[in-house]
Amino acid sequence: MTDAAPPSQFMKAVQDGDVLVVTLDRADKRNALSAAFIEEIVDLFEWIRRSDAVHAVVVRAEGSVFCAGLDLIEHHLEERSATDFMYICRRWHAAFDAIQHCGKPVVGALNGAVVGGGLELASAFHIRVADPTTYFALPEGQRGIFTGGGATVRVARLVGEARMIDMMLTGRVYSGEEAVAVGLCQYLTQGPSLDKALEIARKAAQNPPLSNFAITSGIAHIGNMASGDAYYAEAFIAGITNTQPASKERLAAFMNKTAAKVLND
Ligand code: 1HE
Repeated sequence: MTDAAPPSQFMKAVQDGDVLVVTLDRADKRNALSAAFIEEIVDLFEWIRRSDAVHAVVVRAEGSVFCAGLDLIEHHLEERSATDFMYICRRWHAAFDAIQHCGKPVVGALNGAVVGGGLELASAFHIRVADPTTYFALPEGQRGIFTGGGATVRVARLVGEARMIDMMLTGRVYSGEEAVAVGLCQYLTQGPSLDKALEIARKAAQNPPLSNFAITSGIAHIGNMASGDAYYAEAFIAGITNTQPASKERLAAFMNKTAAKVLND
């Protein structure tokens, strides 16, 4: 499918070779996620899933803050009922599932605050790259609210339950090497995170699409299974992925000594 990305008020999407660079574009509100913004994420990542041109995605943000989370002012003014907000949360789940399971590697080029729902968004990416300004927090406790965009699953998996509870109860902020050490991000750059994120995305884009689909979706699904089912699912995915034509070509190249070796250089 080669049609254009869906129109968006809150994001820009620009193709750069195999990589689609998505920019969160609501800097005046620190990229806070309104209900309409969330719907645009669903639409864009459903499109990315179907696009033949997009082999990897980088998500970056306009302005000094990657994402300030839930649009607190919209939430306050809407005076939502519990049922209304449950529905909002289900749309957040749909949006971040659409990211995680779009089948293409999604790399976050982070900067500034990645907080609350902003961290829920970032935790749906497959790889997170932080710069020296980046910091992570879950201020929900201080705001008198609770996570609703998948953090109880994704952030807890990244950092562990005890650390997440501490972040939510105390508002603890992580940045720099400590954020890498606890698993909130995998890379920390000296300069802009975008350069590193692009380098990673371009590299991942060279893998066969089926391998990238299996890696970005399979591991998370398998993590939800009992071990017997997990081994079965792993074998099933490997059965399909490891016998695809693209893997045969790459294995033949290895046998013919034309493929790159795995070296520590
Ligand atoms: C917002 C939001 C927002 C900024 N909703 N409008 N998230 C939070 O608790 C984080 C709330 N935000 C902040 O703590 C700060 O704004 C920041 C540290 C992120 C950035 O500070 P700063 O000094 O750069 O910006 P600012 O002056 O605070 O805000 C600039 C504008 O963005 C201002 O609007 P303006 O019209 O007065 O100019 C702010 O109101 C607006 N803004 N953040 C709405 N979050 C599914 S459940 C998820 C639960 C959560 O996400 S809880 C965490 C919520």
